[in-house]
Amino acid sequence: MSNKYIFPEGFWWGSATSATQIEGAAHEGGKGENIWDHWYQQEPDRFFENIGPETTSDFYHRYKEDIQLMKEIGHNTFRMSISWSRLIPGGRGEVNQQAVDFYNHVIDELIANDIDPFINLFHFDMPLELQNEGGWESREVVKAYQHYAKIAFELFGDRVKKWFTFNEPIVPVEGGYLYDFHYPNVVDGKRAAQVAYNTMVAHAKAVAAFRECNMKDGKIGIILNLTPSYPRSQHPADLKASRIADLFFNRSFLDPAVLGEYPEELIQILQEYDQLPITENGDKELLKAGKVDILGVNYYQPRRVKAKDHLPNTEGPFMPEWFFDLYEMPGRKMNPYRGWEIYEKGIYDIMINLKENYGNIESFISENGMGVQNEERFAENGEIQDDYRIDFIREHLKWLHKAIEEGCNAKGYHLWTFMDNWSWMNAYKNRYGFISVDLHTQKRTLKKSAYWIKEVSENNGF
Ligand code: BGP
Repeated sequence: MSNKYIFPEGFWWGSATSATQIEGAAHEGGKGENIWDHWYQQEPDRFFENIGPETTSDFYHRYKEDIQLMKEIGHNTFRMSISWSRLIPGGRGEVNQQAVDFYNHVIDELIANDIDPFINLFHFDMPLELQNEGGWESREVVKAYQHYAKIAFELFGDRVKKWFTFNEPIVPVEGGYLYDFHYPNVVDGKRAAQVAYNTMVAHAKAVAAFRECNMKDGKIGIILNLTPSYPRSQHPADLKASRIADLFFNRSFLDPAVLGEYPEELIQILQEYDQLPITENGDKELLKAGKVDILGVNYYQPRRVKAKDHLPNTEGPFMPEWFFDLYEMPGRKMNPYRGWEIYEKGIYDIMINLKENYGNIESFISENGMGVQNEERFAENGEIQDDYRIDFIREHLKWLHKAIEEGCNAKGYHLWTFMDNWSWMNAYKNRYGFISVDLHTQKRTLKKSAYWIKEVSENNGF
């Protein structure tokens, strides 16, 4: 690799956030309840240090100050999400004017500061009333989502040019229907498959609504967390295990989103184990037409896969893990503060895969980041000396740069995340921001990495 890393002109430098994780004001401004508000009230003990989503980083009140900080550290783009239950408190029906005003102010403020807003419509935050109707298991909820998407395009599409239907749509499937870390805490493979499928139908319906709006210069995409799957060896059993993990965790959303259809091998496995979701006439055509213009890639860590030592125990609910085991690769590099493997080349492998197998779709890194517990320990004179984060970003950027040099269509890099924020069940456990936030006073302080990214963005590289 070269020792100078200059990115293509107009490269997107920025960071990603989500409504529930930064806005706070959970019971203010006419917002309705979503599943996080509800679950936290039901079971506060399941949240790290019993901290819920009421206040988070208080972006709802402090967005002006925050946007100034974005500008100060060189952002030219910023990803946020709209809270569905803020915009339409019941999930369907009346639009909340206070929410319209809020999002208008944020969007206008971003644009006035030369920061292009990227807007995502759904980041894990189902309105409670719709969850009570079955959430993504219900086709009526899918319809409500399409309506919500259309309203958002109409309200903000004159200024917002990059739209995303979902962030990491597999996570609510895993958390809510397989592994019990999201509401409604169901463990049921077949229902999980239905939720995954209906989410893609909802995606395709939102794409259809977007196309109808005929938005000049507008693009619609989806944001997927891709975890490249690496087999332990070239032994056929390991290769197969790795291929199946890839089918479940990457291609289950990547293929329909970019190619407009599900991988045949995935359908066969689900069929064999009687896990296929219920479909409706016309779905195939709808999914075909729902191909995205742009793909956001969230990349945190790889998946190290080996064949199972024993035949799967197929009693109990269907699980992807029936078909493979994970293992800890000897000598792997770890983020010691979060417990995730760091494998920078993964970002390159993802991009090459998109180039070779997915038509070199326009893409960008929509999340990548390093979570750190008790990050205060790295503070000097109040400023967090996060050299580990600088290294982390720099090494990933080198591989992204190499991919671009080899013709990959990657347009930008967004860190997860702008400022320390509330992370679902993990609440404030792992800090990820360029900017630290004091939980009690809400004071924002730039970390060392914020000064570093400012320089990188200004030089369009390093
Ligand atoms: C991503 C999500 C983010 C964020 C991040 C950090 O998968 O899109 O919403 O929460 O993970 O997660 P954690 O705090 O569990 O380390």
